[in-house]
Amino acid sequence: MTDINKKFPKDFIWGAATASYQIEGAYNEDGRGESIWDRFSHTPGKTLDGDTGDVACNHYHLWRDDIKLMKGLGLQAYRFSIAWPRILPSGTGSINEAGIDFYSKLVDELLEVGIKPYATLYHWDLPQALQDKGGWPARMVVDAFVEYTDVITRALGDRIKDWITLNEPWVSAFVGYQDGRHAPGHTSQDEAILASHHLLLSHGRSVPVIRNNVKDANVGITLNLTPKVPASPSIADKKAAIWEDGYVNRWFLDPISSRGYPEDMVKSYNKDMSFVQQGDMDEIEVPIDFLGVNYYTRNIARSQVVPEKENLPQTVFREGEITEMDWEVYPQSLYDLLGRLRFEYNFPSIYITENGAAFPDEVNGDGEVHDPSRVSYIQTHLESVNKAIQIGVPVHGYFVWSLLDNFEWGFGYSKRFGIVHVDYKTQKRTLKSSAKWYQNKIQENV
Ligand code: IFM
Repeated sequence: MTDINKKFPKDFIWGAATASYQIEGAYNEDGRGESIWDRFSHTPGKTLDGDTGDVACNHYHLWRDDIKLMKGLGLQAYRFSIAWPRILPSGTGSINEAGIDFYSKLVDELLEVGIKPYATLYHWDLPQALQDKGGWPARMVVDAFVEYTDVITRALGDRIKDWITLNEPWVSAFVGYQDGRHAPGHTSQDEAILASHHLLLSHGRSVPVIRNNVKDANVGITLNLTPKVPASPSIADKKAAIWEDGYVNRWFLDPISSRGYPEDMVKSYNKDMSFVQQGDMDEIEVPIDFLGVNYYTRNIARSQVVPEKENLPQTVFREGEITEMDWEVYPQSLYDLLGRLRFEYNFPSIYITENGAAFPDEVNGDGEVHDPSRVSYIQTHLESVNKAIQIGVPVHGYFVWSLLDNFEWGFGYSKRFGIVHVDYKTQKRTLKSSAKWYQNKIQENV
């Protein structure tokens, strides 16, 4: 029997996560180059209300205060991403020392106050100069990524030991190049598939570079994983769930687990796969120290192939609370997913690198932000993690998404994921009830 009240292991890491473009602002300061998200968000009609990350949470200037906040919350770790265009404004070639300096100071201060830095190399802000050469669908990007990895891990690898190569490559490839909802806003499935391969190859090739530059490195990749559940017991719905699982989850899980691209998906896409060159798959399956899991919700899969009236009636419906993103709150699926990652894929170590929810938070008359739905979300998902650990899943840490309310990509500033509220006019930070709850939870467990 598992016990949701059992304390977490003593060495479990308690953290919070953010990403460069979503919080930093200072988009054109100190030599930072243009990223695809600058270009995209500055293009009329691409983001809600034309919001951009130009200022965001102004973390580039307020980082000292933000670290104080983290310290006050008792965080043991902070996951942030490095903006590639701050380091190499043109993607390759000349290095911007001011950019390195920003992260160097941030890391020094984190270590000074006892917070472990977990750095993500790529959280979607590709230098626009590389997009101009074809972006992720072009193979040249792999060498560029390796160059960037080499530069930044040489500079910070003496102090950052925990590195995540990519955040959610499915989103970069398919939302950016196929659905067009994210930068660079293209709508080509061919490009998306090429992009996914070059993202994975960039990951595979950069892992040895990190290990070479960082003594005692702990290296992983973060995937967004969404369990898919058939809407009815019909064969058609089961097939739909398997397809969607292949599209979002297995397309990335399988290649990094020495299984290659899933055959059913290769068949379904029916593309010329000659872009996969000899040796690529060996590089992609390089052993990693951990898998980063970003989990938010499950999806119910209904076949679009069989007309509704010929399918079995739907028997599985959303039953959890629905968040501002229109995502169902369903913590049981996190437990199931973690079991799958351990017992089907055998990952040696797992971190929950993102988990959280957007709700319409407001500062009340007393200057407080009560967010009971978020408290319940975090609590129930931590219970799933706890149960998973008890059945033998090696989950070693949890990073709530997000430390701060921030720029939620195409949704601009309309979705608040933070445990800390940000007033974007004044940049005032206010701890929400969830931040205080999390602070207590950490204290109880360390
Ligand atoms: O805000 C994003 C983050 O950048 C990547 N993972 C999902 C979050 C919520 O949508």
